[in-house]
Amino acid sequence: MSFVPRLSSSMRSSLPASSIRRITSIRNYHIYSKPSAEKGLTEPQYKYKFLEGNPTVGIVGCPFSGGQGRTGVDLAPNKLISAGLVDQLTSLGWEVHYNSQEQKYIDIPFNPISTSSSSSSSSSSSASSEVKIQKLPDEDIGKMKKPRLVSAVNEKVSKEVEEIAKKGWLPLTLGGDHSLAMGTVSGTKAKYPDACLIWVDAHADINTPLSTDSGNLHGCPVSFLLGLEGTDVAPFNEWLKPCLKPEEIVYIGLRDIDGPEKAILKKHGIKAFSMHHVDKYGIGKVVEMALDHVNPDRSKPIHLSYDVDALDPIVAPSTGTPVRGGLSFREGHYITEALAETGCLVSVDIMEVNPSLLDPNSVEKTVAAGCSLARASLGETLL
Ligand SMILES: [Mn+2]
Repeated sequence: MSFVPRLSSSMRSSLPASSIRRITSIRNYHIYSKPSAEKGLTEPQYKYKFLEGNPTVGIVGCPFSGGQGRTGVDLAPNKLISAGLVDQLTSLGWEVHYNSQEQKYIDIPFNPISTSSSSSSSSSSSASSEVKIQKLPDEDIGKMKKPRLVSAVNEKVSKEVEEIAKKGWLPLTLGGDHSLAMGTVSGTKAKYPDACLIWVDAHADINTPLSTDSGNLHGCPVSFLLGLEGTDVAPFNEWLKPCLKPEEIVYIGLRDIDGPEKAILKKHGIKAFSMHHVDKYGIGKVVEMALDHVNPDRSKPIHLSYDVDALDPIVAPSTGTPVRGGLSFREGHYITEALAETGCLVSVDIMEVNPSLLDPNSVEKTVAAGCSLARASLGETLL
């Protein structure tokens, strides 16, 4: 996969700092890969019952770090693709499409003015047209940091995920930080209004713009999806409507919850299985109980949003907010295997891999874990 272009940090830092600049070519490429007997399986192990046509994955790469303070998490999609993810999924029997339009996530044009003759042309398929970009300031709104950027990127992600889901394909979103789940879950819900959400994470990410301490929006996506107090705020409310009910989400792996988040979880009766429950019942029972809560008949579509920091830092060290005492390698993969087995998965997020943190060995481990979680979600089995 060495042909995959990669925006190096030197290229990025060479971008002009002026408030108005011109982008003459938008980095854009398309990968399409079809299963065959030579490549591996010709169809996935399990029937994904809500998908249509040949089982197909649409990878949404989101090189985005604006929902938190550290850079580097934006490098993850290309790292995961470069590690061979497209071929790996193809060998599991999936058709794979990957459309890279990195530019729109790296530095979102808040106010794009197309200079080409057709004013309707958007960022896609306009590789040759010239786009004048006015970068607007993005001051805090209340405590929220980079609110316009996070909102604009998520609106795009939401549309892209919705578009892929509506083709009958499975969107696999590669983050990027977990604020992106505002876009992925709302996009999935547009196609599957009754979808439930399984959130695997060390953190609940359910702070509101009022309760957040840091102002980092990667700690808030769930509150926006639920429409909790304080989330009906511009610019988010211009496109993001509450689309999730408290009984439609279940957490697995929690172990680092802020005080106000604990209160929110209690107040809304949101089901959560912390590491305490994993220790007490074992991961098999926990996944079964989680499914019984949000999907008792296994008849509803499932969106899986997986933050790699749910895994223990020994397993996935290169992530922005590691917390000790996490899921083992097998526990983490068991969750994805068990969900694949239900045939109900319709959308998967792999979030918060940060290839710029720690040593090369840690990065390799974490990227490999991201790829293997994606594969297990798409039907890879041990036998
Ligand atoms: Mn998270």
